[in-house]
Amino acid sequence: MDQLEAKLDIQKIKADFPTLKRKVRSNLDLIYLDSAATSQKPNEVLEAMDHYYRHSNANIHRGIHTLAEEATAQYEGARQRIAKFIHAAHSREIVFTRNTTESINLVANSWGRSTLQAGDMIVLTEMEHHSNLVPWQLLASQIGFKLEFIPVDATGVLDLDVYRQLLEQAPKLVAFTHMSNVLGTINPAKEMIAAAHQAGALVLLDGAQSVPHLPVDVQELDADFLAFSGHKMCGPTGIGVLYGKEELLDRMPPFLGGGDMIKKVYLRSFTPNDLPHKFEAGTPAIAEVIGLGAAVDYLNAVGMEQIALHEQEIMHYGAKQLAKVPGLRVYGSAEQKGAVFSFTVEGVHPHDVSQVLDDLGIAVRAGHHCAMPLHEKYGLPATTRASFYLYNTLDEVNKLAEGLLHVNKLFA
Ligand code: 7TS
Repeated sequence: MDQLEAKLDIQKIKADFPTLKRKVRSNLDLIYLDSAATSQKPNEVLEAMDHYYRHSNANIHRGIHTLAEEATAQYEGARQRIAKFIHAAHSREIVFTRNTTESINLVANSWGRSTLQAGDMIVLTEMEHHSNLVPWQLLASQIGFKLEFIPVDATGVLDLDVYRQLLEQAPKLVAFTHMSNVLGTINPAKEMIAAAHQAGALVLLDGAQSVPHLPVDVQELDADFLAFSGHKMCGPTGIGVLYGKEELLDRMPPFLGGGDMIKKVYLRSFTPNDLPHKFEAGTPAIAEVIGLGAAVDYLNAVGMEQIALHEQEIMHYGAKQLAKVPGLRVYGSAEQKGAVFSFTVEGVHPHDVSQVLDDLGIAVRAGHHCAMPLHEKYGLPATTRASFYLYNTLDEVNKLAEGLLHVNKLFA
């Protein structure tokens, strides 16, 4: 446990987040355990966005005036810092989207539509979020390629033997989540990507849950595409990122058409803009990009290694504390796992668990967490999920465990 001990001053971190100071219900301290859905935002992010609107508000890439130049510099500066954050080779490889979902839809509709043919096959997994299933289902129904799935076992781990067998069928793409939003499982991305490449497949990594919580290096992983969302990593909603290797993005056709993504437009044709602008049609979410830049600065200042270590400590402690609650079953016990606990309490509906916890000021999520096939596999209509982040404490784990004992008492 010693080497796991993180050096973060959590009370100091907590103080950076205005929402974490508020009271809920009858003057209870808020215990926010729903960061897998969306994280809270520190002052630095709120101030960066406020400053842009109060001081430099203008459209980017077009006006030759002071405010437009400031806005463009802030927007493009954020892109460079976000590129560095995931160790991209160049900021041209960072495309701004609305969220992970749109990033995956971009790959499906641009790369997928122009590459995949009837009879082709792509590999997904049984633990995917709907946003890494439905875009491929939509496209497959139009083109006629096949979808295959790496199974997940009872402990929440992917069956890599089946994966190797699927790779022998020469898939064109493997798309999988780096970290499961339900099970917490951190998949062996580097090994899985290397195997896919050996089989001639490209890889799209869903980093919605990994980029906020772990140091992620796209060059070390050798991911072809990486999708993630600003709102889960202390940034605002409405901004997401698609990382793509430059040579791939270069060859891909535009996804959305309009302003900014063109060099020249004629009545019947256009020439696309250079990367990354080719994929950023229309006025983008300028304030949100600036906010995400500030979020990345904030996470860097705390240290992604330290954040990951802190969450490992919470994960190990949480597993121990929850195991003491009678009738509670956690889904997902992979060795490599983030601080996410999806569970059921015997005899109590997951929504009731969530409701009782809310009465105690503890915010968790109940439902299928946009992973219906995974819940179906485990024969569950829903689970309750507690998900932790850099601002959560071990004491909040204790409060959750106490809350669950209270649930048991109420429904006994
Ligand atoms: N992929 C994973 C692994 C996710 O956890 C989520 C969001 C997404 C994709 C989609 O992200 P979005 O920003 O485009 O919506 N997951 C959750 C969740 O677990 N609870 O609410 C959203």
